[in-house]
Amino acid sequence: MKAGFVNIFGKPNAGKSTLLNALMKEKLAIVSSKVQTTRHRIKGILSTPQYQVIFSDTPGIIDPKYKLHEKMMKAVRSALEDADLALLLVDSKENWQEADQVFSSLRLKVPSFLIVNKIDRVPIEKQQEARSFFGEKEYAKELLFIAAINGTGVDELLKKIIAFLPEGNAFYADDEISDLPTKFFVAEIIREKIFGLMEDEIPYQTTVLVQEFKEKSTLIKIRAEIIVQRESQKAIILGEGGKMIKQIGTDARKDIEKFIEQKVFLELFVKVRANWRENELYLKEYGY
Ligand SMILES: Nc1nc2c(ncn2[C@@H]2O[C@H](COP(=O)(O)OP(=O)(O)OP(=O)(O)O)[C@@H](O)[C@H]2O)c(=O)[nH]1
Ligand SMILES: [Mg+2]
Repeated sequence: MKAGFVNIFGKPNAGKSTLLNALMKEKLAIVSSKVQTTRHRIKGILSTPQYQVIFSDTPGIIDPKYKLHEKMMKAVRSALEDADLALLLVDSKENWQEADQVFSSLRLKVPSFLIVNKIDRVPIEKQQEARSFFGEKEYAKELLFIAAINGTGVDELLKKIIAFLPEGNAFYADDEISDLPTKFFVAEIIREKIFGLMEDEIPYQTTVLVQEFKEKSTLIKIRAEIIVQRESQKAIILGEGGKMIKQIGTDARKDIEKFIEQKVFLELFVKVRANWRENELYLKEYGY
């Protein structure tokens, strides 16, 4: 049997979470068109009788501007420590020089595959350009081209990953798909809807905490708090006559029901916690 840790790194918006989901063939990590969507290290465990791969999605690599960012980069660093293989993901349209600097700054001690994502968005010639640019980089053992959004190249990538992994026993039971609790994924789904529905800074000023998760006879009752930094943001999340929070709730409930395969009653509240992103106690309480 083969088993090991395969951790995904890259700049914000490269498609890391989309790739994790494509490899797992299951939606574990939330995705949005905005940068800095992922804030935690999210493990996805893929088990068969022949292999177990523990993938980790990580936050996009940035220069921290406040304490929440520092926590996010800590999650990235923790994934550097146990990787057997690093997947370095770049967007086919991003600035590759910058990505190269970021990857060099990681000072990886493990081998890595350089993966160019979103090839559906560029002409085929771009692949030759990527070969010339990344082909000579020391850290890239393989150079692969994928479109995580539609699965192009993902099976081939998985084959290469498994071929590369060391022999060993499974680290997790074969029915576990993540090391994180259901509550975490519920909060993430709500956060995804906020990222999708709200403009500008609001998603970045917001976090979600699940306060109650109770199994009733016919459904699961969930009570969650949307935490914002200021009163004015609370008004925006609520929307006119409560329209916005209702939309967030409806969209989130549908996805939560799909994820836990049960009927859900979801109650959302908005709370103001001044400057929570800079406050150690709040950050801890909210799981960062
Ligand atoms: N066209 C296209 N879009 C993609 C592809 N993969 C991901 N995307 C889109 O790129 C955006 C960012 O995807 P994410 O998976 O959230 O990116 P990420 O690297 O996890 O971003 P952070 O968590 O913010 O670091 C989303 O709008 C995705 O739908 C792809 O192969 N092709
Ligand atoms: Mg992500």
